Amino acid sequence: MAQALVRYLAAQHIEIDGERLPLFAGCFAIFGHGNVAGMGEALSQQRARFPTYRAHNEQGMAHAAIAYAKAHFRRRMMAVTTSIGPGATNMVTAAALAHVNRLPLLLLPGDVFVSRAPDPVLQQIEDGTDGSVSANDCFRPVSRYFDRIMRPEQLLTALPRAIAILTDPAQCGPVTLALPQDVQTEAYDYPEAFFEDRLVRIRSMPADVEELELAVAAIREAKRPLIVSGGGVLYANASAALCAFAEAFGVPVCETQAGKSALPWHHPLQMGAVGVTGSPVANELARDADLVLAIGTRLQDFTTGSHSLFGQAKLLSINVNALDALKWRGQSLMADANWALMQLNAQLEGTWLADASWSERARRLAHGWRETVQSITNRRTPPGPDYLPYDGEVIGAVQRSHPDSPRHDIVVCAAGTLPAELHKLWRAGVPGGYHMEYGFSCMGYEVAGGLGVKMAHPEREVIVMVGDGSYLMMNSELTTSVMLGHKLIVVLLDNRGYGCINRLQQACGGEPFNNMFDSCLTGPEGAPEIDFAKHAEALGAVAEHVGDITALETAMLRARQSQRSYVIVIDTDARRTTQEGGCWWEVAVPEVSERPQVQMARAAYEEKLQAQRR
Ligand SMILES: Cc1ncc(C[n+]2csc(CCOP(=O)(O)OP(=O)(O)O)c2C)c(N)n1
Ligand SMILES: [Mg+2]
Repeated sequence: MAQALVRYLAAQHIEIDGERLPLFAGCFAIFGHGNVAGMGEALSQQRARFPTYRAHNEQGMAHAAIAYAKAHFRRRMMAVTTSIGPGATNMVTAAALAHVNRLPLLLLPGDVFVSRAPDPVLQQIEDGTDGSVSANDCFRPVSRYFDRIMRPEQLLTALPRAIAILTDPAQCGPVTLALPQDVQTEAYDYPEAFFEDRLVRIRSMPADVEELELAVAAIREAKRPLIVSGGGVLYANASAALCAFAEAFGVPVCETQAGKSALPWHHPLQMGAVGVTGSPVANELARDADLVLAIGTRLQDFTTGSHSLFGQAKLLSINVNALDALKWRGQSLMADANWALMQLNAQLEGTWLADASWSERARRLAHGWRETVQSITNRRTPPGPDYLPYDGEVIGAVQRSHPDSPRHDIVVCAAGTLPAELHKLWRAGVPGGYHMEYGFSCMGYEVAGGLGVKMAHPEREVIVMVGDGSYLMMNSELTTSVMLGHKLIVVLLDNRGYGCINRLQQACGGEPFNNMFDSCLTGPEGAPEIDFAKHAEALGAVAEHVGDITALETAMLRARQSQRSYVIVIDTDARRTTQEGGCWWEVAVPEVSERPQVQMARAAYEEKLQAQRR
């Protein structure tokens, strides 16, 4: 069964820009008794056409596989296989991440014996109330398709379903096929046709004629339209259509975390990031717009300012997913972003324009914001005893270290202070140049994710930007990057703790508590002084610690020259952030507290709730 499974996966292909490529780049694997004999032998048989990569943490390898698929705009993907028990459950977080971000990932955890003869096997969870439960049931709520292969012939139905979900634009997400270890090894006479080379097509769905007419009518009434461009625009390869639409009708565009880079940073109608981590100009237009064209976005709270941002605007949602398209009582236009934009373009051509004053205001604001970004990222903290740069200055130095960073670099990030700073300040020049995992915002995604991005785009410079907390949570795939020769540049911002949560805590009236090293319980020797450069070096990377922004810039030149993964550590200020932009985000504050700061924060919170659209 395992041999058939791997053979089937290796036979799936996809055509990208006229080139026929394997759909799966291969498989990450960490073996244990639950998969080494069955899956291990099968993978080894097929290793010439279906490579197996050994990783160092199951969650990490799944992150890498997810990032690989995201970097390919969901057109290519990877499988991951583990043993039963801890190996399997280590991947549950990654499955949830793929589920939230709508990214394809094929999970192949080993499972307990179907025969039950040796029960309980090592690592088996025994459930006294349900004989069919195993650790892998944890994957059910975080899989788009779940199956347990109880008999070898079940592959005949399970595998086509798996591929259908993995490549369906609306249903796309993680698929789990749990593989009981005895069934992995069983023989079955599969039909030869099952293993024939197959070309998988990813459907792109045009709009329904009537829904399109209604959308056109809604747009014609708008004077102050604003496009919110989400990840769906990138996955639909709709950047050119987006650009054409914006230019034809004078519609400003702002971008979500998943959508950033669809339009280049210097486009005259590029308003930048929107929402809680948004630019001041995008958020200003969001408040004044009369129509928000939400394209390929899940409209999560960071985009909508917990639904306080979009003033009184009407919402038109273009999405392949019905449940996204109907959010917030919006008018829906179910379609692939590329199709929808082209169809709308054809219908509206010559018959509608955004108000000239609105488009003009947008262009002026966008120009001003570009200049502000320039001055923020060029700012340097005056050297002195308290000198410590902050994230915005670090971003400036990283991008200045290459003459064409916006087109050359791919920045990878997920959690902490950096997502807000990068969303506002990073200049992305080509689609996919900005790789932010902000659906799950999972600490520990960054280094492993960087590896997946580099595997997808070995010709690009992949720059992982990561906080000390996220790095400490998971860094083991740094070793995998060295081992595979997939060089990463990791810029590690050490502010000695969970800076962003520490600030959030205080904004909610709390005292600094349990976030920074200096506000945690410690033993008599206090918190450790962590030498991250030494740590990274010990994992096999080249590493250095730099003292300031100028040193960072020259270290970046060395890092860019390096063949091996290169880690640059810089101490940063945990208090300072970019003040420009942003908007309210709903975080619930206690109704009862003796702290006056909490009482004040609660009053402010209640006031803000009044502005929330329901
Ligand atoms: C797995 C996981 N656990 C907890 C959180 C909540 N969280 C978000 S950011 C953060 C702190 C991140 O610290 P660091 O990486 O050092 O970034 P900083 O905010 O200091 O810049 C925490 C605990 C999370 N996003 N993911
Ligand atoms: Mg930190």
